[in-house]
Amino acid sequence: MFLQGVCRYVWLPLLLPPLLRSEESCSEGIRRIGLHELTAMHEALESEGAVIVTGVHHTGGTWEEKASALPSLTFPGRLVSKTPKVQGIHLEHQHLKQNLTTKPFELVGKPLLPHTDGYIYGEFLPDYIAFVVESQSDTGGQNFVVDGNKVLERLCEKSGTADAPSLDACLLVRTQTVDLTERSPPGYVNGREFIAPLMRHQHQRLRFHRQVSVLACEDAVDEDGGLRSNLRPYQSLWSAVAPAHGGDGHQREVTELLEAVDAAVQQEAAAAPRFMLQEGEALMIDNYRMLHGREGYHGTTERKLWRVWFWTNESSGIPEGMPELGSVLDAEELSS
Ligand SMILES: O=C(O)CCC(=O)C(=O)O
Ligand SMILES: [Fe+2]
Repeated sequence: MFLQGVCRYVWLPLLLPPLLRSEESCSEGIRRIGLHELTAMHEALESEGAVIVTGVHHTGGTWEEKASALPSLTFPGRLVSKTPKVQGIHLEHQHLKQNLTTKPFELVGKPLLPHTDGYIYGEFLPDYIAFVVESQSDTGGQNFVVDGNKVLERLCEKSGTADAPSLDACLLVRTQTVDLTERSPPGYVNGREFIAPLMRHQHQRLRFHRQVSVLACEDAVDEDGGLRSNLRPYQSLWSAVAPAHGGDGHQREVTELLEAVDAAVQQEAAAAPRFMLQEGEALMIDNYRMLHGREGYHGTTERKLWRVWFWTNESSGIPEGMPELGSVLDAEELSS
């Protein structure tokens, strides 16, 4: 989708150490489970919010077909999306390189801040997503996930302690509505309006969404492609809803809340184990509860990943007009 295409290639400011952990320690947390071990796979998804599915390369057809088959193989009888939304991320990059020369698109391979996918759909974003690996780059490209439950725990631990901010972020994060809409630059399709608390429970599953501001790209990288040292600490798209009543005091409180949650996300992102996906594996993620991010990568081997979005019977449902929306390519077609 458009803003993910534009804007994920930025550094997590300050808190994310560029030094990576070794792959051994990285596999802690996210389990590797075979494609046909459905019970174990769903247990892992429920407990950790993400799982690495192995053996995807053994399914038939092209890589795109393998990626398309993954949802029905892993969520039999539970899908509400007839066909998953499958995009070759590398194909999106090729398309953008050929068609656009503006700066954000030169950022392919830069680290990717933790985010949620499918924001263009607003409330109706896919509840599960997967990344199928056709090939990895020569260096880098480790993935990580950030658990919304841990972010919430972090916010609640702080509440009531001496160094706690004056506001009760633990409560407000679940009650204060904020503007979660992905607004695109002029000429591109905006995300659907999405106003909700940052966190809430749906079917006993935490919903927690975060997208990265397009301004973060401009802020993060200087004219020569280097990283700026004075990154803004707060790069999410979240913003306060203009209050009908309440005035400045209310705005300040909401801003403080957004900053507290953002800081907790960054701390969790810095602490999250990194892991390397291998060819033929898929990273499957609960896109309601978890954020996902990725370290930078480079080398001459093209990194080929297929992004799969799908909707289960525990989601808010399929977005209206889904075939028309949702990818960089679709967004561009729609705006032409
Ligand atoms: O490159 C990756 O590993 C993840 C990419 C991603 O998050 C996306 O395209 O939505
Ligand atoms: Fe993503």
